[in-house]
Amino acid sequence: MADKDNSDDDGDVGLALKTRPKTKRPPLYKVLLLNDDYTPMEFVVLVLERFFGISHSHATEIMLTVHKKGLAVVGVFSYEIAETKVQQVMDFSRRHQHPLQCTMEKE
Ligand code: TYC
Repeated sequence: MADKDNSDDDGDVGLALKTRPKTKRPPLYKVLLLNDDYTPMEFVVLVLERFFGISHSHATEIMLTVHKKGLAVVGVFSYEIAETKVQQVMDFSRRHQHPLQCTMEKE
């Protein structure tokens, strides 16, 4: 007679277990670096190391991809983190008077 009232011990009722909980993951955003003709290559590598925690050799590869292809994704983040990275790169570049552009785009 442990189950005579058609309930178990998990604190909810049978019907609720049959509906899938709606746990939509938050959208992710790609952070993109754009090529230009003026920003020094070493500065772009420094940006990738400093703000994205990327190693010197990988940063050099990404920088060269941007240089050749025009742009590259440097990381994928939640909205707030992506927004912060873009701001940090833009602020740092402006302070050093480089025209480097960094943007974000929903994945
Ligand atoms: N094209 C730049 C140069 O030749 C280098 C560069 C690479 C600039 C990547 C921006 O996102 C960039 N000095």
